[in-house]
Amino acid sequence: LLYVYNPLGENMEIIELDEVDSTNNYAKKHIHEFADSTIIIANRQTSGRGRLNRKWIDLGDDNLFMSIILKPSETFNENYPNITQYLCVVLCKVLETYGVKPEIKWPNDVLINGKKIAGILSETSMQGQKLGGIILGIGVNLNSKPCNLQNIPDKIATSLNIETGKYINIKTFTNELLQEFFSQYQKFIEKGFKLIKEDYINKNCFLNKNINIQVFNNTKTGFAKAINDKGELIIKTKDNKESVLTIGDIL
Ligand code: BT5
Repeated sequence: LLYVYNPLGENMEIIELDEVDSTNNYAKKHIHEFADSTIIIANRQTSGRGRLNRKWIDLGDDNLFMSIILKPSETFNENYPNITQYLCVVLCKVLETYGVKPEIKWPNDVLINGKKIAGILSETSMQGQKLGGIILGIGVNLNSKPCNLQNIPDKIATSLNIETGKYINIKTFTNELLQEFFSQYQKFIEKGFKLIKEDYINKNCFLNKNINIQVFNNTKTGFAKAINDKGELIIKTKDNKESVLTIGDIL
């Protein structure tokens, strides 16, 4: 443990670790000890996780690995799964202040110039029938050497310093991200995806295009027609049928 500080007032505690396997693992393990809005940040992450057992790769010094612990209620609410999309929109807003043009790839990838700059992983911790908490993990490539990007074998990635040509101060960026996140968080919990639908759609780079999308072991092909009020993707397949997708990876 490096230190704990409260940049946004007494309600929020930031726990900064030097090295951890995964900030999401750490948050999950200690979820009972942490209050709502506790933030876990690690300087190095040795086994970062993506969705479906995929890995999140540490690109070296001064990148962001963070988990936000949220305990909005004791029972599950239908708005909670959309929190990753909320964080996508928040992240785009902060990135825009750095002069870049981020785009969202449904459901929760953020890209700059078609290259992946961040990943979001939300997990829930149940305590019996009750919701123990939501662990909202985010990794953002802030400072990477161009050669380190080759450590990601299966995807074209980028980082904010490469896109802007400037070193990015991780503390400043993290505070901006958390401030933007908590500024609309309560409203989001009440209103859900509808609150961000317009922003989310405006930033989406795969709508109104023909796409291939992998859903578990199936690949579907279709026209990305719309995002509905629940944040789901509606595609129209060749036989003119509509499919509503809640998860998947646009290829
Ligand atoms: C994600 O999964 O993109 C979610 C990643 C969440 C990482 C954060 S870091 C803090 C917290 N603690 C954790 O352990 N995790 C969270 P997914 O959509 O499944 O994408 C994973 C894929 O992204 C990998 O298979 C690679 O292709 C690619 N990838 C891995 N590391 C990357 C990086 N640093 N930059 C860009 N792409 C990367």
